[in-house]
Amino acid sequence: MEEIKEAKERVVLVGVHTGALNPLEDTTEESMEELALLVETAGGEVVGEFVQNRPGIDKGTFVGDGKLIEIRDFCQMNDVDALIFDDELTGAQIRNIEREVKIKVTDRSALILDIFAQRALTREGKIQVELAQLKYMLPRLTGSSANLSRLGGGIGTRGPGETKLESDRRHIRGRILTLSQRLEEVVKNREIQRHARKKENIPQISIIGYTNAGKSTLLNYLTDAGVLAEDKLFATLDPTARKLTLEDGTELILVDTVGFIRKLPHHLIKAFRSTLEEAALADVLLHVVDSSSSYCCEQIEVTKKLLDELGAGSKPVVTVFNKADIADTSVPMPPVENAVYISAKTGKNVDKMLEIIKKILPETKMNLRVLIPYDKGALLAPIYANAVVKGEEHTEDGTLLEIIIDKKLFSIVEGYVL
Ligand SMILES: Nc1nc2c(ncn2[C@@H]2O[C@H](COP(=O)(O)OP(=O)(O)OP(=O)(O)O)[C@@H](O)[C@H]2O)c(=O)[nH]1
Ligand SMILES: [Mg+2]
Repeated sequence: MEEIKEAKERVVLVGVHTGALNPLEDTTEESMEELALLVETAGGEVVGEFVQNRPGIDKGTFVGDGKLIEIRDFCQMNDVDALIFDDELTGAQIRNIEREVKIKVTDRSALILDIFAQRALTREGKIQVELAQLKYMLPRLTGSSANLSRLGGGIGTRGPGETKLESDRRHIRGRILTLSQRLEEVVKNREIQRHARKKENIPQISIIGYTNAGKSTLLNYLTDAGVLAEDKLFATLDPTARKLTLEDGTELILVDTVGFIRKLPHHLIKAFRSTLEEAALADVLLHVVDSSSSYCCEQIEVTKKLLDELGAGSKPVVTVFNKADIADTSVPMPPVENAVYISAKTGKNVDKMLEIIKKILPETKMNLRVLIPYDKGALLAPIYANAVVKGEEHTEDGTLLEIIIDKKLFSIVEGYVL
């Protein structure tokens, strides 16, 4: 059978501009542009956009009644398939709006979750996305289905009855539990790997930043990692770690991470915590900023806020203003420490960036030779568990070890150092 190419879903965007104190929590020209990019990434087509100015969102229908009628008429005339709101809707809002417009109603969170679902490749990523989706869904389950069944039947209006709804809910809760347990196992495994890496005395640099800033491109430039880098939001969901050896022999572990975005759904942050925390565990953060974006300052702010939330707000940071090949570099950089203009595409100034990283790498490890007398043999187990043992020799006076150990754990071998 010949494959029929599916027509793109025709989408209308809706937001309310409240003039909130924190513009990052408001609907602005920028957040609407970003929403359009998200729709594109998810495979839809934006055919219209409505932004209403009002002091707050309407509890019942998000926008005001008059605006909703205007939107409904536009949708009917333009053959629109779905409305997407710039903020998370409640179940009741979805129900009320759907009753008026009679097409699918969804929001920014659901859209981001949808993109994550398309992109997740690893077991961990898939579990995390499904978990976030189910948790988002659960309180909205009564929403459209119950309401639409009251609409009087027809395609797309048949909802499950209350019994079915209750069993659906029970099923989802069960699935959430199973997934949470699986995720815990996966995370534990990752911690073991991470611990092994830590012991090796190689500093970890996490590449973090707003989505589409060029993080994967930079990792690829440095290590030929072959990570998918493309002009789409959230190209990377799973952290990729690569070792990089500099000219002077310094070794670094570079970790590519999932990108940040404003209004990241709360459930997603929770489900992806283990992935996002990869950043928090680094020795140094490499913050990649798209300096060609007119919104780069806001993007820096969003990234910083999320880092704070993840407990990584006080890590040493090197900031790179990327895409210098297409940005206007005559504009002075925002005043941040340890910053440099680079291009991950052409490699411009990447050497300068590495110099800055080397300069601020904390010296946390010590290379030592220790002699453990045979009657203190019980000390060997904690040494092997916490240090990298590079050499072992049995001498007349005891076991002679060459080790690399974290400064914080020095007390384990204190008194036996040669
Ligand atoms: N002109 C130019 N384009 C770049 C540069 N670095 C990255 N890009 C482009 O920017 C787009 C996004 O790059 P990625 O490396 O996928 O960005 P990312 O930060 O990993 O994005 P996510 O994984 O989605 O968070 C791609 O089309 C890259 O080719 C650069 O220095 N100059
Ligand atoms: Mg990426």
